[in-house]
Amino acid sequence: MMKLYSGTSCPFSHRCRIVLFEKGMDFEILDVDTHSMPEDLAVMNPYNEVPVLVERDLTLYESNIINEYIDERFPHPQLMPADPVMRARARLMLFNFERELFVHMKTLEDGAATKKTLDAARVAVRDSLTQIAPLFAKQKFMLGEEFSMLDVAIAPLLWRLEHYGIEMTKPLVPILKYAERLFSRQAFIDSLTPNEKAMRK
Ligand SMILES: N[C@@H](CCC(=O)N[C@@H](CS)C(=O)NCC(=O)O)C(=O)O
Repeated sequence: MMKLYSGTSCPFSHRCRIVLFEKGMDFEILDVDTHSMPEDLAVMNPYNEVPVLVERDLTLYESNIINEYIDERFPHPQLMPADPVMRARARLMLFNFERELFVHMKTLEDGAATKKTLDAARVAVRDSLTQIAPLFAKQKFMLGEEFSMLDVAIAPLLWRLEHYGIEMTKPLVPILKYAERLFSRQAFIDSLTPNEKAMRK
């Protein structure tokens, strides 16, 4: 059975929990307190971070790598596009989002960041989301009408907007409606830890 070492408020671990629940197979989630990391975690992940996935002799880290593995191991419902060209485009989008948007989520999770750094990250997230917001006036999900890995990758950030102190401006309205679509999925509801439930009133 797959075992996921998961931070109870970690947005990257949250991504993997969403995929596990979307797939509906057997798995075990081991809650990790990121403020006192278990010693064996550094052995499993040289960067000493969660999430980490263990299945028999396979140990994986990095949320997107873990999620692609789960998607290939349990193909239903498929979260990466089946067509190689679309799949490559989805991977490129994940990479671009990682560099331009989720890098700021990492800053917002950093307890040691200064107010100036945090404020700059908040503005950068709001600006990136404002840029992609018009897409959701035309389509239900990031890649079109089907829920995919791109939606998984962004959902934990959208859940945390208020928690991170990101100002909700009017151009963000289509994103907020899209976010509600993601939050109403049963797998998303099941993926939430008590810490995450407490992030939104
Ligand atoms: N790029 C990694 C980021 C993982 C990450 O930043 N995890 C944080 C918790 S959210 C962590 O374990 N930090 C180590 C620490 O707090 O000591 C991924 O996508 O999995």
